[in-house]
Amino acid sequence: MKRLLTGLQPSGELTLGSFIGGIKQSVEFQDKYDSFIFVPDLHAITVPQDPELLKTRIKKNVGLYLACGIDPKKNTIYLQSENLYHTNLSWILECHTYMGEASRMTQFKDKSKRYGNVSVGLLTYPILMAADILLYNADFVPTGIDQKQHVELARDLAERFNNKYGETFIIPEPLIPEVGSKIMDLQNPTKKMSKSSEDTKGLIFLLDSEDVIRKKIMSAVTDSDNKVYYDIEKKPGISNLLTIYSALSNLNIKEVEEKFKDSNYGNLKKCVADLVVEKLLEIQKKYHEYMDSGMVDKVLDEGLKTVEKLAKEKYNEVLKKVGLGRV
Ligand code: LTN
Repeated sequence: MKRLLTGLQPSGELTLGSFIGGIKQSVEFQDKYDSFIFVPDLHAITVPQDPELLKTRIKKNVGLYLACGIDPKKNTIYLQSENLYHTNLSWILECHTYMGEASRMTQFKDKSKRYGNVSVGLLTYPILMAADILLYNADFVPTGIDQKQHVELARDLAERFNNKYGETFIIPEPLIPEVGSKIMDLQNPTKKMSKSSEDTKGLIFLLDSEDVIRKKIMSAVTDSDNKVYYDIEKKPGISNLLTIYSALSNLNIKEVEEKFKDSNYGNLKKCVADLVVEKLLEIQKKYHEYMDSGMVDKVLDEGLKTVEKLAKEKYNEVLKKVGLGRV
């Protein structure tokens, strides 16, 4: 079985967009791949974080992943900061990365503009990400399009290392999801529903109450044409509601269009809200069970045991090849 590895930044509360656009796909992948899912918490502190918030969010997010159907029997689930080999390998890779290569990364350039006086960690972030991937011989790395350049750096570093020291790392391939599963902000339907948006009126969080979910969907921005059909360009708001319904009902867009073709917008919104509430209450019930039973800690302990063993082997191989230590 090919190995798949993905990291889920604990940078914000998970939304309906995270579920439909990412987690749902990981649930499908878990039967096809040997799946490694981890929380890159070390990556989160490349920009300022509140320690208390960060800490609660890490466990909360793992609880939500489990509640959304990520099965701990089929996935290896762990925290990056608990396995020290990630940062150790990252250092060695840093010493094989050129300044020009690191400073050319688009995300670094964007974020350094946004945050001003940035940390060195923000510059070396993609190298730590390469270590996350290469440490476990991952074949595939599912990520958003914004991370493609980082996976390409991981490939370059792996090739460079292999050429210099002999076959050591698998060259990973990015897996970019289809656009169809992208959920937009309900207030601003040409913009992605992003967990790090400042304004939360257009976001549905997985832990929102029924009332809040209904209110947010009923006040979603639409258009004045009053006909329900799918057209991303002309009707981004309505198309987004149809996409949400399609993703949660497993009907395709054509079938959803057909179902609502004689509906007014109010009725469409109510049906979308009913379905979202049904799904999210189900997820929330499981979430509370996992959190209250200590399951999250148990899963993370087991994951750590598995990955430490694998990482140690790979890291020792690297040390030896580079000429470090006594091995
Ligand atoms: N940078 C990624 C998170 C991330 C990751 C990884 C993803 C860190 N390490 C390794 C895949 C593989 C992000 O911000 N989404």
